[in-house]
Amino acid sequence: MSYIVFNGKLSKRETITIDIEDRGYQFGDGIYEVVRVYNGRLFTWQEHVDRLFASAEKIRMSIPYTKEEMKTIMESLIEKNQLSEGTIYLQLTRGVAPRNHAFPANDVKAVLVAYTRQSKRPADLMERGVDALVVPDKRWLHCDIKSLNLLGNVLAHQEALDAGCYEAILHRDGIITEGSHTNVSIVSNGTVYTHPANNLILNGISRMVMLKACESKSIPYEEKAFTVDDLSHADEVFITSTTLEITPVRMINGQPVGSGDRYPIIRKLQDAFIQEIEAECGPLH
Ligand code: DCS
Repeated sequence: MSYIVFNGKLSKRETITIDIEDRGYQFGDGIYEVVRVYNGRLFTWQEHVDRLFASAEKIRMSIPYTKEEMKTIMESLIEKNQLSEGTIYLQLTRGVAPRNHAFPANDVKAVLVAYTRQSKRPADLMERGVDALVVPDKRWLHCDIKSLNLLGNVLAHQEALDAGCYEAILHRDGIITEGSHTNVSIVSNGTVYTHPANNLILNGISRMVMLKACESKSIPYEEKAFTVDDLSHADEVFITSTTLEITPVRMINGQPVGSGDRYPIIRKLQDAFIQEIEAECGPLH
């Protein structure tokens, strides 16, 4: 795992230095993606790169690579590090320039960094479920942008960890938005509900795969916001993300969810999720 991508080129990690006036470092002025790799192959790359370019457009940043070039770069990184199972983290910042809030001159190029991390699918968590704590969503109003600014997410997540939980579920005025680093859905009377993909949440790629799974398993779903009260009365609750796929939530604020550790709808969705992975990346072991 010793190679990283820096400015579009593969380099040994220890040979790279980051400029202290990189705008990502000073302002969090940049965007990122975390992409899952199974069997050495990128999963849902197209969706991730589309979201990356959409984020760039929303912050008026131009990406000095085409989507095809980005894919070639990421595939060469996987190959160089011989990554079979894990993730690629990639980020683009608005570049290096003397500190000033104003955008830098046009000749300042965005800085691309990417690296790999080996990791297995979290089988235990996906089987048993995780505990969550509901906390206020104090973030800005552009949560659809996958921005490097994650302070609101970091503080919420730490609050959950300090309470002995795995994830923070965020609410804005009593409406559940998403998790600190996941999307949140509930099952109520056989229907899956998840917050609509607007400016208040990140439109998770795993959320999209999950909605496709609802279709393939003929499970009704609605992209409709639900309340903290709905959450506490749900039959099943689950979170989705690139690393957690579909993971059940077992307890919320110390109270068990639904009727215990049976997750009938979640299990069907997990099966369909695996089918999606295998269709794109080959059989899982
Ligand atoms: N919501 C937030 C706030 C996230 O940070 C993430 C992913 C998601 C939802 C789920 O999106 P994906 O399904 O596209 O992963 N967070 C990434 C992260 O920062 N680490 O791993 C995943």
